[in-house]
Amino acid sequence: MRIVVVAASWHTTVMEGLLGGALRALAAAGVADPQVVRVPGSFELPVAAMKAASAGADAVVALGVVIRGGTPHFDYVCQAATSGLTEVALQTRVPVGFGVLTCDDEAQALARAGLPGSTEDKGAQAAEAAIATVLAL
Ligand code: DLZ
Repeated sequence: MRIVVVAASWHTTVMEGLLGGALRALAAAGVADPQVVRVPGSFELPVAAMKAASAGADAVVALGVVIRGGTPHFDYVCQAATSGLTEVALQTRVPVGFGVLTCDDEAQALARAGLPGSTEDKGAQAAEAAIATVLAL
């Protein structure tokens, strides 16, 4: 299975957790050497996902962290990432695992990052969902 992980770069510690979780889940499923593409922010995830899906990936795993600030920017980045990734999956028919955290603060993000002390591992869940969807279709 050809899997491409597209990962934003904002919020370094949380992103390391998400990426680590996704890579662990892919390895556990037998995907030994997935391609990892880093982009600046979550806004850039859809174009990277589209490029990977159009180039023959069986699935894409999209990872990012958006944390609410004092301006409406949060809503625009979340909306762009969510609708853009949905459009990629529907237009290309390539499953996209959605591992973009949209959180009110860093504590919420860390709790979901798959790091020591986290209660959830959203990177692994996104990778598992992408693989399960490939197998289901
Ligand atoms: C500009 C911005 C802001 C304010 N916050 C985040 C964030 O919390 N998470 C994230 O992934 N990216 C953020 N960005 C960057 C945008 O996604 C994008 O990279 C820039 O607007 C440049 O296109």
